Amino acid sequence: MVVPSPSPTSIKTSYKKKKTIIKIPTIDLSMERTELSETVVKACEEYGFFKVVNHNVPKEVIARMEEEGAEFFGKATYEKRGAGPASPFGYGFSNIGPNGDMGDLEYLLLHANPLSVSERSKTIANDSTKFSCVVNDYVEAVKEVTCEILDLVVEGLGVPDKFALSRLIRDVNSDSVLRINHYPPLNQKVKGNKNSIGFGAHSDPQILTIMRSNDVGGLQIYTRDGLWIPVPPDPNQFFVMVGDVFQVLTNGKFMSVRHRALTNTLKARMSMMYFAAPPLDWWITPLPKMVSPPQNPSLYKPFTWAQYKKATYSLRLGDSRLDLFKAQ
Ligand code: GA4
Repeated sequence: MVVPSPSPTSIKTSYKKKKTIIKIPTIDLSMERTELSETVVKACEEYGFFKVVNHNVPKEVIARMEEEGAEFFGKATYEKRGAGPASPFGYGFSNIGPNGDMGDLEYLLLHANPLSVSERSKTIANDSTKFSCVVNDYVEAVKEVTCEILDLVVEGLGVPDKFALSRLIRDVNSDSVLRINHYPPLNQKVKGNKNSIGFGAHSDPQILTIMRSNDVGGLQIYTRDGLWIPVPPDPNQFFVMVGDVFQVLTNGKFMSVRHRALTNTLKARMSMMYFAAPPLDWWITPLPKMVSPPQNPSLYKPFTWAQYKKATYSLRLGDSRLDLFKAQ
């Protein structure tokens, strides 16, 4: 059967004066299931990135989360700092991670577990009960989208255990994280600094990232052809990124997508990411379906998510952490 191409969003980009048309795949979750699972696998394989439409997340769940984010970042600096430092959770600004990476942004990093959200909310919002309800509703909704995508991938790859991956995200001990980034507008900065880096190039360590932003552009993804592609924002839809762990699970069939955020606009950009991760003690190895030794052995040594996280935090943002776990 011929796999249909995901319906694309065309983007023109110039590289060495040559115009190239790049098509960011768009996945319509209302499509017929068999076709959908093959299309999702294809998008993960070709780009490690795609846009999702008809996702069923209620508009008000998104709007309320957007309002809470705007309210928090609109607060006075001293108030925001009361919710920090981000070590790694809480309010942070300029510093990304513990090893000297910097960005033109401020952010809130929250563990997606409801108990942790409610505890942390006390330092973030005046009405902490409302804040934690809004975050928990948003997390629940994007978790559903994540699990649907993971179930589709598993089906598309022909893995017999239908919930092999979504089970890890639904686990009460899942180590998933929610991040809200706020990139202040350029007019507050030095003039002429047109393409300042809000968040430097990196891949996400987890399985899958579900991201959305307001209507301000800035996100760029790096393609297999070596091009940085700007992603047009779409506040009502989600963008999905393959993370490092998904690369391992598929034994390199999918590649985690490098991406970055530029602040080149007069308007503030706010983005929110749900990073879907397994429990800390979960062992990460390719799905049995993805290996067939001796011809096609595992490309990676087995490791737990805790070990991978530790390696992640010992390195710089842009470092290639998977190299540490390659099989001989
Ligand atoms: C990138 C993806 C997520 O934002 C994040 C980031 C984390 C952090 O900001 O604390 C890291 C970064 C991210 C990868 C390398 C390490 C860890 C900063 C950093 C330098 C929350 C995550 O899980 O990894």
